[in-house]
Amino acid sequence: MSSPKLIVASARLPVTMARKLERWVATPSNGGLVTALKSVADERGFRWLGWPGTNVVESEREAVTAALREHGSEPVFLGKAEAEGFYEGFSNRVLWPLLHGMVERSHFSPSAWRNYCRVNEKFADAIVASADPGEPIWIHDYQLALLPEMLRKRGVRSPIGFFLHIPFPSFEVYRTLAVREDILRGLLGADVIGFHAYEYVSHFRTTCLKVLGIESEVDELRFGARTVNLGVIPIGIDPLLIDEMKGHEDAIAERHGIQNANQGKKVMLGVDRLDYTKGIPEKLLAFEELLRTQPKWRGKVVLIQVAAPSREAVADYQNLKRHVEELVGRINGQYGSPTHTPVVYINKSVSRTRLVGMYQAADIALVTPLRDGMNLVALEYVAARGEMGGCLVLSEFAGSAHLLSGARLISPYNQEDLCAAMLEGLTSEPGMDAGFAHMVSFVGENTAKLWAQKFLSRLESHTEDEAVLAVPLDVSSGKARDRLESARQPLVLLDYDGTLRRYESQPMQAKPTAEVLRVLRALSAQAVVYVVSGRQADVMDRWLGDLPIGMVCEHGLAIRDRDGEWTQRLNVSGAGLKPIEPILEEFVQRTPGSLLEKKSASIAWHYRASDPEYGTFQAHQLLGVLEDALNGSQFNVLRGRRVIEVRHVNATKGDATAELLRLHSDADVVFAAGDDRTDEEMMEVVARSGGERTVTCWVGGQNASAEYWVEEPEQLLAELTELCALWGGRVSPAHGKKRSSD
Ligand code: ADQ
Repeated sequence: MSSPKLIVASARLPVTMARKLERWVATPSNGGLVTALKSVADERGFRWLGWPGTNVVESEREAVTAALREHGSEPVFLGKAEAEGFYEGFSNRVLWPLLHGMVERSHFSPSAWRNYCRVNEKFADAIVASADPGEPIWIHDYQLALLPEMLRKRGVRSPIGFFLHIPFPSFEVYRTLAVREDILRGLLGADVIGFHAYEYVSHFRTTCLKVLGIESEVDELRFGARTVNLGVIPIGIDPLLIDEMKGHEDAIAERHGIQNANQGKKVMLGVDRLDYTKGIPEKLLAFEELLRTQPKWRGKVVLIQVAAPSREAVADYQNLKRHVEELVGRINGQYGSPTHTPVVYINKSVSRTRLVGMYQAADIALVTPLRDGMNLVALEYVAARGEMGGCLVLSEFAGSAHLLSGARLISPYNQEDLCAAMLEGLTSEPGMDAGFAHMVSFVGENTAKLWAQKFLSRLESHTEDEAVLAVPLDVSSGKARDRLESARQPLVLLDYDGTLRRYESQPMQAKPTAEVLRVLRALSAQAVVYVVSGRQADVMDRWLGDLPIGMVCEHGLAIRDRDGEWTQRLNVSGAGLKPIEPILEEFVQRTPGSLLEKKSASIAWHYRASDPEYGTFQAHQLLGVLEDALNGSQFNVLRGRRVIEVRHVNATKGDATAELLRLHSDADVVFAAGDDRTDEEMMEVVARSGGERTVTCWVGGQNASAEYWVEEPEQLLAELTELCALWGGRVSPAHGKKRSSD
């Protein structure tokens, strides 16, 4: 079976547009991403959506669109100011430095942010207009971070993948972003988010926990209704293309040119975009130090630094250019001669074939970024040198440092170490060693093509899992309506915390809102309603006691009928909990913000108000301790949403629900809603009682135990209000009224 087509979106299209004699011509560029996707294109068709990179007036847009179509591209046209705010203003001045950990270079501007949002919306509209149903969508990089969520909001159900080509910083850095929640929520609209290194995934997970309160597994997290897969999928290059280019006349000329000009000398090479993340000044300063401290190498070594102009409109880049030029001038002034120039500085972009010739001529490659998502130059150098071997001095702050074990790793912040690595390179035996050979085979196997295949297969397998999950609740349509509207004697079972009422950091703050009371009262006129909670009876009486509803307290310890009469279901005392109280109290001491809730036959440790990461860590510790302490006792541990509870083994919502179903065996339809693990027991018993007459709803996302879901309590209240309208006047009045005889 052939794979479905694919839509690729990136800020810039991989083409250069030029006007030639009244015609627009698009010339494809051949960056790493294009190469990776070209191989995918051979197996399946794909279209590339993006900004053509230039301002195109309305009257010429049709012609540009036609020129791009020939290259499988579709334009998203942007106005001049809009593009400026989106691209330079927010993407390059705020996100780029911040995600590289350079807080002081990140300058937030509300108007640039508005443009960023608007442009992401434009991309979302363009994709919705272009995509076929089910067609996977693969979004690239930080410029389009809001796009996944925007597509979801437009009802797109296709698999959405996002790849971040640059690092994700630690929470301490990320938290300084003014729009930190928006960007995170935007990304979490994707099914799969790919990163170059686990380090970035780890930072991302901590950030989701601390900013949005979302706990995660190593490779996935739940966001609302969906599972978001987090992948470590490092990009590669196309080694065959590099092999091919080695034979190109430009590559050969470049290689011979450098070798002839530097006979008897060692050649060091740096190839970078002129960007402050790339560590170019640090490299030059270390080279200067090498010449200062190692006089015998003066005149014997040359550093060729190619620095392709980049983002020239941004002030930080202009300053960097000046600084680099000053350093080059200073070194050449000090250590140069009429016959020798220590630093050959090339401030322009060089063709890929010439670059391959340069790599081949370089005894040592210096890749010294202060921070870099991956850094393809390191991989390209290894592939270009191949069997010749070589020496790669590589910053540990580049993603590629996690992959290239044969490189000499350095910190660009440690000048002495960088100097020492240069010297080692200069004095080592030329040729192939085991470390370099390993890198050559690694780069040869882990290609760009494999990277794209891995990402896409992850994206597509993810969707298959999702297909079996629940659907959003809408009581006024579809199967849910069919089941509910026939009810004459409905029974409604509702959990309280997290279901009817949002969580608060202190449990006693979660009093019912006026809306909760209104909905429960209205519902109780149409149905038999129970609030099935883990709360203590006296709290429930205080909060909901005036309503004509039934209640279940402490997960099933006792049941209150609609007349307010409590019946103890289990004869359990809290005495058995005494031995574990000191353990829990110790955890309260150890974990600032956490607290104990002592109930009549259970005890709960709440850590909602604690530091999210530390609270989760302590919870894991506590679970281990409790497992030993409760071994063989009548109590077990329940892990809820930021709460750990110890309760009697027989006090379960499942058993209590079974009893309610017996008590109300005349009920013809059962509606149940919950949000926590204890509610799964309730859902299962309800579902087993006869699936065709039940509607089960999970609050906060999809859950295997419920057929339907809503995002949050407010949405459930709205659906319950609809339900009242649906049942209004149709259900048997006797059933809906307070019981006097049962
Ligand atoms: P970049 O920041 O652009 O990419 P990098 O990966 O080093 O960084 O380079 C991309 C390409 O540009 C390479 O193929 C290289 O040959 C070419 N290049 C660099 N300098 C050049 C020059 N002076 N002249 C001509 N060509 C030059 C972002 C992230 C990286 C990540 C890539 C891919 O910042 O960390 O590796 O995406 O995911």
